[in-house]
Amino acid sequence: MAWGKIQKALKWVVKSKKNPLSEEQLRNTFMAHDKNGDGHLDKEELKEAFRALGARIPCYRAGRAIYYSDIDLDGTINEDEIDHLVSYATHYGYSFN
Ligand SMILES: [Ca+2]
Ligand SMILES: [Ca+2]
Repeated sequence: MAWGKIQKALKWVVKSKKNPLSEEQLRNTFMAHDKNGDGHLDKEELKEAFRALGARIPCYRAGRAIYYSDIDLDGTINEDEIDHLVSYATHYGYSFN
């Protein structure tokens, strides 16, 4: 097993111990903010999602989240990219404890 994979696995164990349901809930929360139902989260939709999660500056947080998660650089977060978005949000302490 590659070291990177082991690190990833360990990270997951630590995270899941701390908060087993939160990643799934975060994902659901983000997807629930896809208001126009196109399967992508644009900046406005993300802003609302972060507002719902209690971000103090949702606009800033949404911008940073897109910068971090938007792998194909189309300016929105699709279903593949939402994993990155969830890990970003988890990293910054957005969770359902
Ligand atoms: Ca959308
Ligand atoms: Ca994208």
